[in-house]
Amino acid sequence: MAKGDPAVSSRGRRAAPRSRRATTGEPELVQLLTPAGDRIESATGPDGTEYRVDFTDEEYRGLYRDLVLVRKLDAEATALQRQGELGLWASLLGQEAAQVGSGRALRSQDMAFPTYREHGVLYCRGIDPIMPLGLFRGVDQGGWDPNEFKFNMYTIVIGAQTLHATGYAMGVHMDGRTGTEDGEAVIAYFGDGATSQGDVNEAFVWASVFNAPLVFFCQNNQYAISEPLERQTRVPLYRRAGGFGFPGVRVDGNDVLASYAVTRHALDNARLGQGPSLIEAYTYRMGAHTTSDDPTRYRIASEVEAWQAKDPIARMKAFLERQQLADADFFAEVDEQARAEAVHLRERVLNLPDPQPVSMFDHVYPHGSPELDAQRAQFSRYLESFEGSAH
Ligand SMILES: Cc1ncc(C[n+]2csc(CCOP(=O)(O)OP(=O)(O)O)c2C)c(N)n1
Ligand SMILES: [Mg+2]
Repeated sequence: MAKGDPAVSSRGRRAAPRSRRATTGEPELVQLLTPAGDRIESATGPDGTEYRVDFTDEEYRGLYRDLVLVRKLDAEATALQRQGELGLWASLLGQEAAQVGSGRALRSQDMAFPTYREHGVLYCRGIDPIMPLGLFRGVDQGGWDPNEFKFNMYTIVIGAQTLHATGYAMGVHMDGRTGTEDGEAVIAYFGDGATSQGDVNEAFVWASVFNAPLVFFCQNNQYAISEPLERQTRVPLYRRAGGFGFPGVRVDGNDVLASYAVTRHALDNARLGQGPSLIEAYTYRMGAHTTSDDPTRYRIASEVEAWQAKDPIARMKAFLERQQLADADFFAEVDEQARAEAVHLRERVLNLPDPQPVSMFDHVYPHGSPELDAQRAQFSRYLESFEGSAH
């Protein structure tokens, strides 16, 4: 974290001794689009890699559309929770660029392992955005097919999915599905707080020594619930990769172009058989940790305002306007599409059927088991014992 960064200096906690401060100097960000919306032609990573993107006008507009849609659907989910229609929601507000940039960098054959906040990546994988809402409404288990969409189930156990991803990626490598330009790569999403978990560090070791085709994508949104980054690390997170023997890079996670560029590069290296790497997407969680959290208890308004000035959508809009790649009609049309999709999502959520109690036995094993069948029968008899039972 940068010296003088409001995320460090404005917090009321006792500061660590200066000589042991986590990070000094400016954050070493790969950036291709400034907060003001100015394009940077190319940016050099810590290992000398030069990052650039070459999108068509249509593709630039497409990225903007993704960002707006993802934010709107997320806001609708937060509203649904507030109205009692969902049990919980973990908003991605502020992290749209990191997710859309990395999500669009995935090729169709690549496999992704998300946390519980990757609604933007889920959207980029072509999964119906109602899927996680069923999970958080408590009416299903979030039932998309990971194999069909190459997007694993949401994982709430912090860091666990990095081990699942490592095992999966080792399998990809052992099956010989790496080493060519159309090889398969794997990406594991996790947060800054997860880097303190044993699971994540074990995943780093195994991925490294087995040369797994895996991109560790850490969204550093500055907090693990109420715990700020300085409680997780004394060095910038991306530099930890060096100790495990693979490259690390820090990207401006509020810059969709740079997030795309570094992820595409890391995935391509992985698919070619060059092993894992770590991307630290430096971003900010603009909202609460989840709808159960009140961030005003542990961070101050000026910090949030400082990050609002780095908003991922505003800078993309400024860029499109300045380059005359989009006009007022385009922006109005995107807003209208987002509004309509949010309304459609809401209607469908409200109409999700409640599950039958016995359905909890359905997906335990692919082909059932005698013991489970007995339990199901016993539970059915129990339900039927109630007067007027429909079961
Ligand atoms: C193993 C485990 N420990 C604790 C928790 C409780 N918990 C839920 S979210 C969270 C913080 C995670 O922070 P971070 O990794 O930065 O991800 P973010 O929520 O900021 O995206 C914690 C500690 C958990 N879900 N799993
Ligand atoms: Mg975090």
